[in-house]
Formats: sequence, C-alpha cells, structure tokens
Amino acid sequence: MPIVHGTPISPFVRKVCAFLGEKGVAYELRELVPFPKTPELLEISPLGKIPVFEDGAFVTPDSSVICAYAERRWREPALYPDDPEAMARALWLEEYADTHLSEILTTVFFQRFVRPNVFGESPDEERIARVHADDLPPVFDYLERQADPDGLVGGRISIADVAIASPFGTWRGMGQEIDAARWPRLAGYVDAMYARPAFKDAAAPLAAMLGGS
Ligand SMILES: N[C@@H](CCC(=O)N[C@@H](CS)C(=O)NCC(=O)O)C(=O)O
Repeated sequence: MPIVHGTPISPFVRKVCAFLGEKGVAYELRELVPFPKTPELLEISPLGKIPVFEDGAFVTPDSSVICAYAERRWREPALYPDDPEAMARALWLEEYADTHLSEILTTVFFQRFVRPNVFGESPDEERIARVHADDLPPVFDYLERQADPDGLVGGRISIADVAIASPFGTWRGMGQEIDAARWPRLAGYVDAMYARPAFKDAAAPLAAMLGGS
C-alpha cells in the first residue's frame, strides 16, 4: 500500500490524501513532521517539507508532483481535465491554493496551535486580525465567483477542487466558518466538498487530533 508521509496538520498532506481518496486508492498516512530538518528528512525531501510519497521503491516529495504522479499511476477516475484551457484553469487554481489560499486559511491554526505547541511562542493575534481584515475578503470574493459544488472546472471534480478545498480542512478544524451571508456559494461549495467521502477521510485525522471538532 502506498504511504503518505506527513502530519494531518498539513493542508498539503490533506491534499494528497483527498486526491488518493477520490481515486479510490488506499493509503497509509505515516507521521512525519518537517521539524527538525533531520538528514533522513532531507534525504527524501531536499526542501525539508511534507508530504513525501512512497510507492514501492519510488519516493517523491511535493503535493503537486505526487498528485501528477498518482494521476498517471491510477488513471481512473481522471482528475486532470483533457481540454487544454480547462487543464490550465485547474492548474492555476491549484497554484492559487498552494501559494496563497493555504497561507491565509492556516493563519489561525499556525498562530494558535503551532506557535504555542511547536515553537513555545505566543500567538500573534494582531497578525490574525490583519489577515482576516485585509487578505481574506478578496480571496473569498474570488472563490465566490469560481464556486460550483459539482466541481470548479467543467462541473466535475478535479485537481482544482482537491487543492482549493484541502486548506479549508484546517480552517474548519479550528472551528471557523465561512460567512454564508456574504459568501453563500463558497460556503455551499466547501460543505459539498467535505460531504464527499474522500474529503471526510482526509479531514478526520486532524479533527481527531484537535479533539473531534
Ligand atoms: N510545495 C509543497 C509545500 C509543502 C509545505 O510547505 N509543507 C509544509 C507543511 S504544511 C512544510 O513541510 N513546512 C516545513 C518548512 O517549510 O520548513 C507541496 O505542495 O508539497
């Protein structure tokens, strides 16, 4: 059985788990934290990041690389569009999720859980307030325009949904809700994704870690 090395705290680990779940591929999630940067970690993940994927003798880091690999390793159901424009849109949304959305949605978790529990530091509440006041609304406005509960690209589930919905697992895990009066389509979209078995399974380890929230 393939192994996803990482911790359920990570939205990128959740992304790989949800992707495999959508493919119907059974996997083992094996605990690996990215601190400290041990020689063993750097050997399998030169940037010292999680997730790392192990499929027999093959090992690779990086959620985007892992999903692209898994798409070709387990072809059905296809989770990357065929059409060039649809493919570009899906990859753009994956990039947007990985480089921008993830950071915003994990701010509360990072400040209130990781800083005290991992680094022994106090949360920076000012940073949380700033991110929520300034950074979050334009992101939710943008996603409100993209949201489709059948799938962000072409009305079917794709890598775009896996990437965009995954960091919302951290957001929900911290008991946060999308303001459905302001962003109704986005709120409905995220609920629809987390009603899917692959996302429920991918989110369960973090919920258990945080006490079933
Ligand atoms: N581009 C990478 C990003 C992975 C990533 O940033 N993982 C975080 C955990 S959420 C990590 O390992 N951080 C440790 C570090 O940056 O030193 C991917 O998609 O897998």
